[in-house]
Amino acid sequence: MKKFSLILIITAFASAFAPAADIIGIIALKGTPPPEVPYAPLMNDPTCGAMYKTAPTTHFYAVGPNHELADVVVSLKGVTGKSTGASQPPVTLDQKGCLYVPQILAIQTGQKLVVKNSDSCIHNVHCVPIVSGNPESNQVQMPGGSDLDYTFAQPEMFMKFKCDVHPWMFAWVSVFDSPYYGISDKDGKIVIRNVPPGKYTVEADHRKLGTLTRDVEVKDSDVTVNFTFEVK
Ligand SMILES: [Cu+2]
Repeated sequence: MKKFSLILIITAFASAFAPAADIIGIIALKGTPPPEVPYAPLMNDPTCGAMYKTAPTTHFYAVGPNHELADVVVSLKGVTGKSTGASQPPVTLDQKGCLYVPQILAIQTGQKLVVKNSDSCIHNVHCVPIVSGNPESNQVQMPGGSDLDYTFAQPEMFMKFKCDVHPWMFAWVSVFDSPYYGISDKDGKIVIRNVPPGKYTVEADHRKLGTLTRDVEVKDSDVTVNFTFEVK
């Protein structure tokens, strides 16, 4: 028993000091994106419409004042079989104001996704994976109802969650078989943490603008990788 504990401590110590570095960067958007579309049908729904003075809009292109682009999913292409999802805290997808919040999110295989209903109306959470091994499911969630839990076994980009009561509601959940991914924030910043040394292709995916890739080599210090998407 003592020997076993010692091995555990040595292993933990060694992994804490194993070389690893972060991949960091900024995502930018060149060009003017098409205007966002108001959710007009939302305003016609008595419960949902009462929560807004003017219709909320899509936010496909979350662009900041200096062209920084949020909601881009970055990951290490082709890195699989490295999931730590089962030991990670759950990720929450809320239904609030008759919208999914956030609309772009990412989890690991085996990591729990918790769907909440913060609204005073019924939602119907319908997840529609396209990768075999990730089950479709369709569940009613009452106001104040229990959270719904999901886990997925297979990697999948932009898995669709929709609401069968409110046809404008969508969320896009990307599932990775490794911890090496991130989503650009409102400042366009990306971070992929603790990447072991090696040569990788970093992939940046935007729901409307497609995919960009860039090769990097990670050694023992942080590596900067910037991406610029372009509106064609
Ligand atoms: Cu709904």
